[in-house]
Amino acid sequence: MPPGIAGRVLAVHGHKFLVLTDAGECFIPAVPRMPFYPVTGDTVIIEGEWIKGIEPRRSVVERKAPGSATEKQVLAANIDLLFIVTGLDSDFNLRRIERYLVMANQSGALPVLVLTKSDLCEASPERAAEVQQLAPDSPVIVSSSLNSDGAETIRRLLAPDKTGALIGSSGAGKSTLINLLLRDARQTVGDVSASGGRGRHTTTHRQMFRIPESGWLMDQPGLREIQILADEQAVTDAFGDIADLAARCRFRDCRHQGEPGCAVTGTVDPERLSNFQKLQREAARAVEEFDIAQRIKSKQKLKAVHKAARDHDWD
Ligand SMILES: Nc1nc2c(ncn2[C@@H]2O[C@H](COP(=O)(O)OP(=O)(O)O)[C@@H](O)[C@H]2O)c(=O)[nH]1
Ligand SMILES: [Mg+2]
Ligand SMILES: [Zn+2]
Repeated sequence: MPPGIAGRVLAVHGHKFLVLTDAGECFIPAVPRMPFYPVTGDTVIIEGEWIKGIEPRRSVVERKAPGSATEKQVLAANIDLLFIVTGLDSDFNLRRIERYLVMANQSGALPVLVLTKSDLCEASPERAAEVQQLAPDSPVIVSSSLNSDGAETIRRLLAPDKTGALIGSSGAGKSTLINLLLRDARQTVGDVSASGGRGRHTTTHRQMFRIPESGWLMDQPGLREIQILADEQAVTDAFGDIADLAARCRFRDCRHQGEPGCAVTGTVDPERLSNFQKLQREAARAVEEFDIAQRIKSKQKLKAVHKAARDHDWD
């Protein structure tokens, strides 16, 4: 039997997959009854007219399927950089960013924080500093559709051949970023309705775009619900400050709920602490209900990305 040819899944349309091979792009189905089906970002093996297999994934971005206690939804595979996109308008929410950071930690992709719509916010530097505190090793990119500075940082981070995915609420400005990067208006951008700065759902597919002089970037519809599928370690890793302080609590099993000698309560922002505890409970439940694999995460790599985002060398 001839060995198959490899291709990258650029988009999923029902039961057909848009795959890029050396021969170009084509829509192709997967053989029935695969153990699981490809997602955007997967490298697949094609034999004849069919996708026959999926290469092992180096990262998996997934969440609990909305409205289901037992199903997972894989959002993307083989993502190097997960761009957590938040608008500097009414979308701005530190607790949601913390949740996305847990998702990134679990995925094996490195998180990058993108704050959009800086033209609508007088306090962008202060907001950026707050977000930087949540993820000291991750780049924080401030962007606006009125100029392409933020988008250019993304272009450099993905060069020459990395894969990124944008993730965030509907209306956060993800498709606008893609258009800035494509120097073209390929992705439809939503109108913001009067109600609370929310955009309409205009991006209906997960799709990867080849970014000029850069790598690949996946756009996707906004997520309404982000129930994490992560273990407790992924949560602890996303809250490094709490983990460091907890080492100084009097009791080793301190739950930071008013125990004497607690080094966390009173030091950490109470909303952050309560979100940490909520995410820990969610992770404990997820570990019971799902088969969760611990993935590799490299702080070293994250620091390198951070540095690359800061060192502006435009020549
Ligand atoms: N003022 C301003 N509006 C923006 C910016 N980025 C996006 N928008 C608007 O926000 C709305 C939603 O943008 P869109 O890119 O579709 O968001 P998506 O749902 O995350 O893809 C659109 O009306 C955009 O024009 C920005 O930087 N500044
Ligand atoms: Mg969109
Ligand atoms: Zn404690």
